[in-house]
Amino acid sequence: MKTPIRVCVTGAAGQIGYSLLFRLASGDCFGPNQPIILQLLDLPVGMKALEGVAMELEDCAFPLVHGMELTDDPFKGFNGVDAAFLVGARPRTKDMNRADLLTANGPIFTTQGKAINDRAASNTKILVVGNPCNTNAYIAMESAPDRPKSSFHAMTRLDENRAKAQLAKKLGVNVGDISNMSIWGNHSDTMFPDFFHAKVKGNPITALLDQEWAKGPFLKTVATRGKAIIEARGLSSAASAAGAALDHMKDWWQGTNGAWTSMAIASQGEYNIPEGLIFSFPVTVANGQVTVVKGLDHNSFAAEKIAATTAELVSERTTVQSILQAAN
Ligand code: NAX
Repeated sequence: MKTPIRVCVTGAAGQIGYSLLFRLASGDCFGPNQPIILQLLDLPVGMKALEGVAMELEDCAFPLVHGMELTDDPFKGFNGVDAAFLVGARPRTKDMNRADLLTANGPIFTTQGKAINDRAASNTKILVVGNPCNTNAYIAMESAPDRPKSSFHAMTRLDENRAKAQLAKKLGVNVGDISNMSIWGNHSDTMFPDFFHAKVKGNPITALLDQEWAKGPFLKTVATRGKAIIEARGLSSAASAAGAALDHMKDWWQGTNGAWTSMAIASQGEYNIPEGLIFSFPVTVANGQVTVVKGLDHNSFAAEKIAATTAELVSERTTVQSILQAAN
């Protein structure tokens, strides 16, 4: 058995937390030989529910769980953490637009960024799931100046998984037959699921795919899948979101063996995306090192989509500048 690692989950009393924690504890993310100490963070109002979740985790008798700490203090929650899932965020209410949501989430992610800066382990991996996740990750990253920007990611894996599932269904193949399906940009309606570079059983998908369907209904279904689930279930995606968070962190931790996946990471200027934006690219991962897939050509349709999602992220970054200046 290896030395236990410390893993923080914020919003641990929420519905994504309830799906995520049990799979984390069973070894689905860090592997069957990697013990973990769970550091569960929620708001004071969530602590009682969190105690119930912790009781259930105990009752599962997971051999890999070598400890559990419950807290409402980010400086305790992020203490020594090797990996963290930042799931807790201020939910959007009916009266809020996207800018209001960004502003409401600012203080959460400046505080958590500072706590990560001061307390996390040196090589920590931070995955932001709470929305608007790209810009929340940007805020946390900017609030942690002693940490490399590469420590902060945001999650677009659920969008990738949704896209793969729709393509597989359309072509009558298994979802595992679809590869190189990547998401570009923001986790929002402007994201671009790049089907042009996707493959089916290792061959280019474009030869088999009805392009009009792909440009229209396919993109719309992926972009609005979250809303469709809320309409059907009365609640937002939880198990699929948790599954995607585990997929993302597992790939970051264990590598992708040359396969592509989508991760929203700090741009270093690849594909002319402004430096520092937390932007989703197709990437490969080896030894914890994330590398953007290079040399992809974009036709005018794709270039327009990528420009639109870039513009949205630039505008979100502008919206949160005053929050960052006030906090740091
Ligand atoms: P819930 O409302 O069920 O749970 C959120 C939990 O976070 C609550 O227990 C709450 O007390 C806690 N919380 C709020 N502020 C906190 C803070 N400052 N520190 C610690 N805990 C805090 O929401 P849930 O369905 O679990 O969704 C969580 C977040 O994931 C939302 O922001 C949601 O929009 C986002 N999602 C992101 C997805 C993605 O693909 N990136 C997809 C799924 C999901 O919509």
